[in-house]
Amino acid sequence: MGKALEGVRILDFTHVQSGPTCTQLLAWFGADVIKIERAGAGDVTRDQLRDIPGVDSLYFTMLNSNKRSITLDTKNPEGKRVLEQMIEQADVLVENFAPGALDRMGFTWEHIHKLNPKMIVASVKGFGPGPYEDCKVYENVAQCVGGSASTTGFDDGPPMVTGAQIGDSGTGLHLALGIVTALYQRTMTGRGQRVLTAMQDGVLNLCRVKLRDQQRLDRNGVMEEYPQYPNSEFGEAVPRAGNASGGGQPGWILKCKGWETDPNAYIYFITQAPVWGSICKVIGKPEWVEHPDYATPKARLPRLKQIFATIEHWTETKTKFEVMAILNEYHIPCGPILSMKEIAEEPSLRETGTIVEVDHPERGKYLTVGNPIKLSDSPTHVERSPLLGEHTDEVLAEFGFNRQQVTALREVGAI
Ligand code: CAO
Repeated sequence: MGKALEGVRILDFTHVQSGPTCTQLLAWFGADVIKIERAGAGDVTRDQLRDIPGVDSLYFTMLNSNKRSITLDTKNPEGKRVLEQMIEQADVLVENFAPGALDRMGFTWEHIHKLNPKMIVASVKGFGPGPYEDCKVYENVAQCVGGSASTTGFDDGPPMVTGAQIGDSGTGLHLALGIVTALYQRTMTGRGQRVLTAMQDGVLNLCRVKLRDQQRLDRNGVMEEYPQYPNSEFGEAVPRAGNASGGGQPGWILKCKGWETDPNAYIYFITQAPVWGSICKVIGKPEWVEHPDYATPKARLPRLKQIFATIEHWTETKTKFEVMAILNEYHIPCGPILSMKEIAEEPSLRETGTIVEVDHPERGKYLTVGNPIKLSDSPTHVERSPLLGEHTDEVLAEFGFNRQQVTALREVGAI
Protein backbone atom coordinates (compact mmCIF):
# COMPACT_ATOMS: atom_id res chain seq x y z
CA MET A 1 0.00 0.00 0.00
CA GLY A 2 1.37 3.45 -0.89
CA LYS A 3 1.92 6.22 1.60
CA ALA A 4 0.04 9.52 1.55
CA LEU A 5 3.10 11.67 0.79
CA GLU A 6 5.01 9.16 -1.32
CA GLY A 7 7.02 10.94 -4.02
CA VAL A 8 7.41 14.17 -2.05
CA ARG A 9 11.10 15.02 -1.63
CA ILE A 10 11.98 17.18 1.34
CA LEU A 11 15.30 18.91 1.99
CA ASP A 12 15.37 19.03 5.75
CA PHE A 13 17.55 21.75 7.25
CA THR A 14 15.89 21.48 10.64
CA HIS A 15 17.58 21.05 13.98
CA VAL A 16 16.80 20.83 17.70
CA GLN A 17 13.07 20.16 18.19
CA SER A 18 10.56 22.41 16.42
CA GLY A 19 11.61 21.73 12.82
CA PRO A 20 12.48 18.03 13.29
CA THR A 21 9.02 17.34 14.75
CA CYS A 22 7.50 18.70 11.56
CA THR A 23 9.66 16.74 9.14
CA GLN A 24 9.35 13.54 11.20
CA LEU A 25 5.56 13.74 10.78
CA LEU A 26 5.94 14.22 7.03
CA ALA A 27 8.35 11.27 6.88
CA TRP A 28 5.81 9.12 8.72
CA PHE A 29 3.29 10.01 6.04
CA GLY A 30 5.73 8.74 3.40
CA ALA A 31 7.71 11.79 2.28
CA ASP A 32 11.40 11.24 1.49
CA VAL A 33 12.98 13.47 4.14
CA ILE A 34 16.67 14.16 3.58
CA LYS A 35 18.25 15.71 6.62
CA ILE A 36 21.14 17.98 5.60
CA GLU A 37 23.69 18.33 8.37
CA ARG A 38 27.13 19.78 8.92
CA ALA A 39 29.90 17.19 8.63
CA GLY A 40 31.48 16.22 11.91
CA ALA A 41 28.77 17.78 14.06
CA GLY A 42 25.31 17.44 12.63
CA ASP A 43 22.15 18.40 14.47
CA VAL A 44 23.27 19.74 17.85
CA THR A 45 20.86 17.39 19.65
CA ARG A 46 22.84 14.35 18.50
CA ASP A 47 25.11 14.94 21.47
CA GLN A 48 22.81 16.80 23.86
CA LEU A 49 21.57 15.01 27.02
CA ARG A 50 23.37 11.84 25.98
CA ASP A 51 22.60 8.78 28.09
CA ILE A 52 25.19 6.57 26.32
CA PRO A 53 28.64 8.04 25.58
CA GLY A 54 29.36 8.51 21.89
CA VAL A 55 25.89 7.43 20.76
CA ASP A 56 23.16 9.65 19.28
CA SER A 57 20.99 10.92 22.14
CA LEU A 58 17.35 10.01 22.67
CA TYR A 59 16.65 13.69 22.10
CA PHE A 60 17.84 13.19 18.52
CA THR A 61 16.63 9.65 17.86
CA MET A 62 13.08 10.42 19.02
CA LEU A 63 12.72 13.41 16.67
CA ASN A 64 14.32 12.10 13.52
CA SER A 65 12.72 8.75 12.70
CA ASN A 66 12.22 7.70 9.09
CA LYS A 67 14.66 10.29 7.70
CA ARG A 68 17.89 9.94 5.73
CA SER A 69 20.96 11.96 6.64
CA ILE A 70 23.57 13.55 4.42
CA THR A 71 26.40 15.87 5.37
CA LEU A 72 26.85 18.98 3.27
CA ASP A 73 28.69 22.23 3.94
CA THR A 74 26.39 24.80 2.43
CA LYS A 75 28.92 27.57 2.97
CA ASN A 76 31.47 25.81 0.77
CA PRO A 77 31.18 26.97 -2.90
CA GLU A 78 31.03 23.34 -4.12
CA GLY A 79 28.52 22.53 -1.38
CA LYS A 80 26.36 25.43 -2.55
CA ARG A 81 26.33 24.03 -6.08
CA VAL A 82 25.26 20.64 -4.73
CA LEU A 83 22.42 22.26 -2.83
CA GLU A 84 21.33 24.17 -5.93
CA GLN A 85 21.11 20.92 -7.88
CA MET A 86 19.12 19.33 -5.08
CA ILE A 87 16.73 22.28 -4.88
CA GLU A 88 16.00 21.90 -8.59
CA GLN A 89 14.79 18.36 -7.97
CA ALA A 90 13.04 18.58 -4.60
CA ASP A 91 9.57 19.70 -3.54
CA VAL A 92 10.02 21.27 -0.12
CA LEU A 93 12.85 22.88 1.85
CA VAL A 94 12.23 23.12 5.59
CA GLU A 95 14.44 25.09 7.98
CA ASN A 96 14.46 26.48 11.48
CA PHE A 97 17.73 28.36 11.50
CA ALA A 98 18.12 31.59 13.39
CA PRO A 99 16.59 34.51 11.45
CA GLY A 100 18.55 35.37 8.30
CA ALA A 101 20.83 32.29 8.34
CA LEU A 102 19.45 30.86 5.09
CA ASP A 103 19.87 34.24 3.38
CA ARG A 104 23.43 34.50 4.72
CA MET A 105 24.17 31.13 3.08
CA GLY A 106 23.02 32.71 -0.18
CA PHE A 107 19.72 30.84 -0.36
CA THR A 108 17.21 33.65 -0.34
CA TRP A 109 13.60 32.92 -1.28
CA GLU A 110 14.15 34.70 -4.61
CA HIS A 111 17.17 32.51 -5.43
CA ILE A 112 15.39 29.28 -4.47
CA HIS A 113 12.23 30.28 -6.33
CA LYS A 114 14.27 31.00 -9.46
CA LEU A 115 16.00 27.61 -9.23
CA ASN A 116 12.71 25.81 -8.75
CA PRO A 117 9.44 27.79 -8.98
CA LYS A 118 7.56 24.76 -7.55
CA MET A 119 9.66 24.66 -4.38
CA ILE A 120 7.88 25.23 -1.07
CA VAL A 121 10.12 26.88 1.52
CA ALA A 122 8.90 26.37 5.06
CA SER A 123 10.37 28.04 8.14
CA VAL A 124 9.95 28.09 11.88
CA LYS A 125 11.00 31.33 13.48
CA GLY A 126 10.57 32.57 17.04
CA PHE A 127 8.53 35.63 16.07
CA GLY A 128 6.72 36.83 12.98
CA PRO A 129 7.60 40.15 11.29
CA GLY A 130 7.86 42.97 13.83
CA PRO A 131 10.11 44.26 16.58
CA TYR A 132 11.38 40.82 17.65
CA GLU A 133 11.79 39.14 14.27
CA ASP A 134 15.58 38.88 14.60
CA CYS A 135 15.50 37.12 17.97
CA LYS A 136 16.50 33.53 18.58
CA VAL A 137 13.87 31.56 20.44
CA TYR A 138 13.70 28.28 22.35
CA GLU A 139 10.71 26.35 23.71
CA ASN A 140 10.20 28.12 27.00
CA VAL A 141 10.73 31.56 25.49
CA ALA A 142 7.87 30.77 23.12
CA GLN A 143 5.66 29.64 25.99
CA CYS A 144 6.37 32.94 27.73
CA VAL A 145 5.72 35.22 24.76
CA GLY A 146 2.73 33.26 23.45
CA GLY A 147 0.56 33.69 26.55
CA SER A 148 1.00 30.24 28.04
CA ALA A 149 3.30 31.03 30.99
CA SER A 150 1.25 33.98 32.28
CA THR A 151 -1.86 31.79 32.38
CA THR A 152 -0.25 28.61 33.76
CA GLY A 153 0.42 27.87 37.42
CA PHE A 154 -1.25 29.01 40.61
CA ASP A 155 -2.44 32.49 41.46
CA ASP A 156 -0.02 32.88 44.35
CA GLY A 157 3.00 31.58 42.43
CA PRO A 158 5.17 32.76 39.51
CA PRO A 159 4.31 32.18 35.83
CA MET A 160 4.97 28.58 34.87
CA VAL A 161 5.97 26.67 31.74
CA THR A 162 4.27 23.40 30.87
CA GLY A 163 5.91 20.04 30.22
CA ALA A 164 4.11 19.72 26.88
CA GLN A 165 6.44 21.21 24.28
CA ILE A 166 3.86 23.49 22.78
CA GLY A 167 6.48 25.97 21.55
CA ASP A 168 8.61 23.45 19.68
CA SER A 169 6.53 20.39 18.88
CA GLY A 170 3.37 22.50 18.72
CA THR A 171 4.91 24.81 16.15
CA GLY A 172 6.30 21.86 14.19
CA LEU A 173 2.80 20.49 13.96
CA HIS A 174 1.47 23.82 12.70
CA LEU A 175 4.26 23.99 10.11
CA ALA A 176 3.50 20.47 8.86
CA LEU A 177 -0.08 21.51 8.19
CA GLY A 178 1.19 24.59 6.33
CA ILE A 179 3.42 22.44 4.15
CA VAL A 180 0.78 19.90 3.13
CA THR A 181 -1.63 22.77 2.48
CA ALA A 182 0.94 24.46 0.22
CA LEU A 183 1.54 21.13 -1.54
CA TYR A 184 -2.19 20.84 -2.14
CA GLN A 185 -2.44 24.37 -3.53
CA ARG A 186 0.56 23.65 -5.77
CA THR A 187 -1.36 20.82 -7.43
CA MET A 188 -3.67 23.52 -8.81
CA THR A 189 -1.37 26.51 -9.31
CA GLY A 190 1.88 24.71 -10.12
CA ARG A 191 3.67 27.25 -7.92
CA GLY A 192 5.55 26.93 -4.69
CA GLN A 193 5.22 29.40 -1.84
CA ARG A 194 6.73 30.32 1.50
CA VAL A 195 5.27 28.88 4.68
CA LEU A 196 6.11 30.58 7.96
CA THR A 197 5.09 29.57 11.46
CA ALA A 198 6.26 31.76 14.30
CA MET A 199 6.55 29.98 17.63
CA GLN A 200 4.82 32.89 19.39
CA ASP A 201 1.86 32.51 17.03
CA GLY A 202 1.73 28.73 17.43
CA VAL A 203 1.64 28.98 21.22
CA LEU A 204 -0.96 31.74 21.10
CA ASN A 205 -3.11 29.61 18.81
CA LEU A 206 -3.01 26.90 21.48
CA CYS A 207 -3.84 29.53 24.14
CA ARG A 208 -6.83 30.81 22.21
CA VAL A 209 -9.22 30.22 25.14
CA LYS A 210 -7.17 32.56 27.31
CA LEU A 211 -7.62 35.43 24.83
CA ARG A 212 -11.33 34.55 24.94
CA ASP A 213 -11.15 34.96 28.72
CA GLN A 214 -9.26 38.26 28.48
CA GLN A 215 -12.17 39.73 26.56
CA ARG A 216 -14.72 38.28 29.00
CA LEU A 217 -12.70 39.78 31.86
CA ASP A 218 -12.53 43.17 30.13
CA ARG A 219 -16.29 43.17 29.72
CA ASN A 220 -17.47 41.72 33.05
CA GLY A 221 -14.55 42.18 35.45
CA VAL A 222 -15.02 38.67 36.72
CA MET A 223 -14.99 35.04 35.50
CA GLU A 224 -17.12 32.84 37.68
CA GLU A 225 -15.50 29.53 36.78
CA TYR A 226 -12.03 30.71 37.87
CA PRO A 227 -10.78 29.72 41.35
CA GLN A 228 -10.39 33.44 42.18
CA TYR A 229 -14.19 33.73 42.22
CA PRO A 230 -15.80 34.78 44.55
CA ASN A 231 -13.15 35.15 47.24
CA SER A 232 -10.39 37.22 45.64
CA GLU A 233 -10.01 40.11 43.26
CA PHE A 234 -9.39 39.86 39.54
CA GLY A 235 -6.74 42.15 38.07
CA GLU A 236 -6.56 43.53 34.55
CA ALA A 237 -5.19 40.40 32.88
CA VAL A 238 -6.32 36.77 32.78
CA PRO A 239 -4.98 35.21 35.99
CA ARG A 240 -3.39 31.80 36.46
CA ALA A 241 -6.18 29.33 37.05
CA GLY A 242 -4.34 26.47 38.75
CA ASN A 243 -5.97 23.24 37.70
CA ALA A 244 -9.33 24.72 36.78
CA SER A 245 -10.83 23.51 33.54
CA GLY A 246 -10.44 25.86 30.62
CA GLY A 247 -14.02 25.26 29.54
CA GLY A 248 -17.58 25.43 30.80
CA GLN A 249 -17.49 22.24 32.91
CA PRO A 250 -15.62 22.88 36.18
CA GLY A 251 -12.79 20.49 37.02
CA TRP A 252 -9.89 20.13 39.46
CA ILE A 253 -7.11 17.71 40.37
CA LEU A 254 -7.96 15.69 43.50
CA LYS A 255 -5.90 13.48 45.78
CA CYS A 256 -6.33 9.74 45.63
CA LYS A 257 -5.21 6.96 47.94
CA GLY A 258 -1.42 7.01 48.39
CA TRP A 259 -0.92 10.70 47.51
CA GLU A 260 1.28 11.15 50.59
CA THR A 261 4.07 9.11 48.99
CA ASP A 262 3.16 8.87 45.30
CA PRO A 263 3.44 12.25 43.53
CA ASN A 264 1.04 11.07 40.83
CA ALA A 265 -1.74 9.58 42.99
CA TYR A 266 -4.24 12.14 41.76
CA ILE A 267 -7.18 12.27 39.38
CA TYR A 268 -8.67 15.03 37.26
CA PHE A 269 -12.35 15.22 38.15
CA ILE A 270 -14.89 17.07 36.00
CA THR A 271 -18.22 18.04 37.50
CA GLN A 272 -19.97 17.77 34.15
CA ALA A 273 -23.47 19.19 34.50
CA PRO A 274 -25.41 16.36 32.78
CA VAL A 275 -24.03 13.79 35.27
CA TRP A 276 -24.30 15.94 38.40
CA GLY A 277 -26.96 13.56 39.86
CA SER A 278 -24.59 10.59 39.47
CA ILE A 279 -21.70 12.53 41.02
CA CYS A 280 -23.80 13.31 44.11
CA LYS A 281 -24.80 9.65 44.37
CA VAL A 282 -21.23 8.32 43.98
CA ILE A 283 -19.69 10.64 46.57
CA GLY A 284 -22.50 10.04 49.06
CA LYS A 285 -24.20 13.43 48.83
CA PRO A 286 -27.65 12.57 47.38
CA GLU A 287 -29.13 15.66 49.09
CA TRP A 288 -27.09 17.92 46.77
CA VAL A 289 -29.16 16.84 43.75
CA GLU A 290 -32.16 18.97 44.76
CA HIS A 291 -30.51 21.43 47.16
CA PRO A 292 -30.77 24.98 45.75
CA ASP A 293 -27.10 25.69 46.61
CA TYR A 294 -25.90 22.76 44.48
CA ALA A 295 -28.63 21.76 42.02
CA THR A 296 -27.61 24.04 39.11
CA PRO A 297 -24.21 24.86 37.53
CA LYS A 298 -24.75 28.57 38.35
CA ALA A 299 -25.46 27.83 42.03
CA ARG A 300 -22.37 25.64 42.23
CA LEU A 301 -19.90 28.17 40.78
CA PRO A 302 -19.26 30.16 44.00
CA ARG A 303 -18.95 26.89 45.95
CA LEU A 304 -16.55 24.98 43.71
CA LYS A 305 -13.71 24.92 46.25
CA GLN A 306 -15.92 23.37 48.89
CA ILE A 307 -17.51 20.98 46.37
CA PHE A 308 -14.13 19.69 45.20
CA ALA A 309 -12.95 19.35 48.81
CA THR A 310 -15.98 17.17 49.53
CA ILE A 311 -15.39 15.06 46.42
CA GLU A 312 -11.76 14.71 47.46
CA HIS A 313 -12.80 13.16 50.78
CA TRP A 314 -14.22 10.36 48.62
CA THR A 315 -11.39 10.10 46.04
CA GLU A 316 -8.78 9.95 48.83
CA THR A 317 -10.22 6.60 49.93
CA LYS A 318 -9.49 4.93 46.58
CA THR A 319 -6.63 4.57 44.13
CA LYS A 320 -6.79 6.72 40.99
CA PHE A 321 -7.61 3.63 38.91
CA GLU A 322 -10.41 2.58 41.30
CA VAL A 323 -11.84 6.10 41.13
CA MET A 324 -11.67 5.99 37.34
CA ALA A 325 -13.39 2.59 37.15
CA ILE A 326 -16.25 3.76 39.37
CA LEU A 327 -16.71 7.11 37.62
CA ASN A 328 -16.67 5.52 34.18
CA GLU A 329 -19.60 3.32 35.18
CA TYR A 330 -21.61 6.54 35.55
CA HIS A 331 -20.06 8.28 32.52
CA ILE A 332 -18.48 10.91 34.74
CA PRO A 333 -15.47 12.39 32.85
CA CYS A 334 -12.18 12.01 34.71
CA GLY A 335 -8.50 11.26 34.09
CA PRO A 336 -5.91 9.68 36.34
CA ILE A 337 -2.61 11.54 36.47
CA LEU A 338 -0.38 9.08 34.60
CA SER A 339 3.34 9.17 35.17
CA MET A 340 5.74 8.78 32.22
CA LYS A 341 6.62 5.37 33.67
CA GLU A 342 2.97 4.29 33.55
CA ILE A 343 2.57 5.64 30.02
CA ALA A 344 5.74 3.86 28.82
CA GLU A 345 4.39 0.58 30.18
CA GLU A 346 0.78 0.97 28.98
CA PRO A 347 0.00 -1.97 26.66
CA SER A 348 -2.82 -0.25 24.76
CA LEU A 349 -0.46 2.53 23.61
CA ARG A 350 1.95 -0.10 22.29
CA GLU A 351 -0.87 -1.80 20.41
CA THR A 352 -1.93 1.37 18.61
CA GLY A 353 1.63 2.29 17.66
CA THR A 354 1.53 5.45 19.76
CA ILE A 355 4.49 4.11 21.72
CA VAL A 356 6.94 2.13 19.63
CA GLU A 357 10.11 0.20 20.37
CA VAL A 358 12.80 0.81 17.76
CA ASP A 359 16.15 -0.89 17.26
CA HIS A 360 19.24 1.25 16.65
CA PRO A 361 22.62 -0.10 15.50
CA GLU A 362 24.57 1.82 18.13
CA ARG A 363 22.15 2.29 21.02
CA GLY A 364 20.08 -0.89 20.81
CA LYS A 365 16.37 -0.81 21.60
CA TYR A 366 14.65 2.38 22.70
CA LEU A 367 11.12 3.69 23.00
CA THR A 368 9.75 6.51 20.95
CA VAL A 369 6.40 8.17 20.44
CA GLY A 370 4.92 7.01 17.15
CA ASN A 371 2.64 8.91 14.83
CA PRO A 372 -0.30 10.27 16.81
CA ILE A 373 -2.21 10.85 13.55
CA LYS A 374 -3.58 7.60 12.15
CA LEU A 375 -4.51 7.39 8.46
CA SER A 376 -6.40 4.25 7.46
CA ASP A 377 -4.83 4.11 3.97
CA SER A 378 -1.37 5.27 5.00
CA PRO A 379 -0.22 3.36 8.08
CA THR A 380 2.98 4.50 9.79
CA HIS A 381 5.94 2.22 10.30
CA VAL A 382 8.42 3.93 12.60
CA GLU A 383 12.05 3.44 11.56
CA ARG A 384 15.16 4.41 13.50
CA SER A 385 16.85 7.78 13.04
CA PRO A 386 19.80 7.92 10.64
CA LEU A 387 23.44 8.06 11.67
CA LEU A 388 25.23 11.27 10.71
CA GLY A 389 25.82 11.25 6.94
CA GLU A 390 24.66 7.64 6.65
CA HIS A 391 23.01 8.29 3.29
CA THR A 392 25.31 10.89 1.72
CA ASP A 393 26.52 8.75 -1.19
CA GLU A 394 23.15 7.13 -1.83
CA VAL A 395 21.26 10.44 -1.87
CA LEU A 396 23.82 12.27 -4.01
CA ALA A 397 23.65 9.45 -6.55
CA GLU A 398 19.85 9.84 -6.70
CA PHE A 399 20.31 13.58 -7.35
CA GLY A 400 22.61 12.87 -10.29
CA PHE A 401 26.14 12.97 -8.86
CA ASN A 402 28.45 10.23 -10.10
CA ARG A 403 31.11 8.49 -8.04
CA GLN A 404 33.96 10.73 -9.23
CA GLN A 405 31.99 13.88 -8.39
CA VAL A 406 31.21 12.55 -4.92
CA THR A 407 34.88 11.78 -4.33
CA ALA A 408 35.84 15.27 -5.49
CA LEU A 409 33.22 16.84 -3.19
CA ARG A 410 34.62 14.85 -0.29
CA GLU A 411 38.15 15.98 -1.10
CA VAL A 412 37.22 19.67 -0.96
CA GLY A 413 35.28 19.16 2.28
CA ALA A 414 31.89 20.01 0.77
CA ILE A 415 30.47 16.73 2.06
N1 CAO B 1 26.56 23.98 6.40
C1 CAO B 1 27.09 25.15 6.74
N2 CAO B 1 26.61 25.96 7.70
C2 CAO B 1 25.51 25.53 8.33
C3 CAO B 1 24.90 24.32 8.05
C4 CAO B 1 25.47 23.51 7.01
N3 CAO B 1 24.95 22.35 6.67
N4 CAO B 1 23.83 24.18 8.86
C5 CAO B 1 23.78 25.25 9.65
N5 CAO B 1 24.80 26.09 9.34
C6 CAO B 1 25.11 27.38 9.95
C7 CAO B 1 24.05 28.41 9.71
O1 CAO B 1 24.12 28.93 8.44
C8 CAO B 1 24.38 29.41 10.79
O2 CAO B 1 25.43 30.25 10.35
P1 CAO B 1 25.42 31.85 10.48
O3 CAO B 1 25.14 32.14 11.93
O4 CAO B 1 26.80 32.22 10.06
O5 CAO B 1 24.38 32.38 9.60
C9 CAO B 1 24.97 28.56 11.92
O6 CAO B 1 25.16 27.29 11.35
C10 CAO B 1 24.11 28.40 13.15
O7 CAO B 1 22.74 28.17 12.85
P2 CAO B 1 21.64 28.75 13.82
O8 CAO B 1 21.80 30.21 13.92
O9 CAO B 1 20.32 28.32 13.39
O10 CAO B 1 21.98 28.01 15.21
P3 CAO B 1 22.15 28.63 16.66
O11 CAO B 1 22.68 27.53 17.48
O12 CAO B 1 22.91 29.92 16.67
O13 CAO B 1 20.65 28.96 17.11
C11 CAO B 1 18.32 28.48 17.51
C12 CAO B 1 19.76 27.94 17.44
C13 CAO B 1 17.39 27.30 17.72
C14 CAO B 1 18.18 29.46 18.70
C15 CAO B 1 18.01 29.22 16.20
O14 CAO B 1 18.26 28.34 15.13
C16 CAO B 1 16.58 29.73 16.10
O15 CAO B 1 16.21 30.72 16.73
N6 CAO B 1 15.76 29.07 15.25
C17 CAO B 1 14.42 29.49 14.96
C18 CAO B 1 13.49 29.22 16.11
C19 CAO B 1 13.48 27.77 16.47
O16 CAO B 1 13.24 26.87 15.69
N7 CAO B 1 13.67 27.55 17.78
C20 CAO B 1 13.41 26.23 18.33
C21 CAO B 1 14.58 25.43 18.51
S1 CAO B 1 14.08 24.05 19.47
O17 CAO B 1 13.96 24.65 21.00
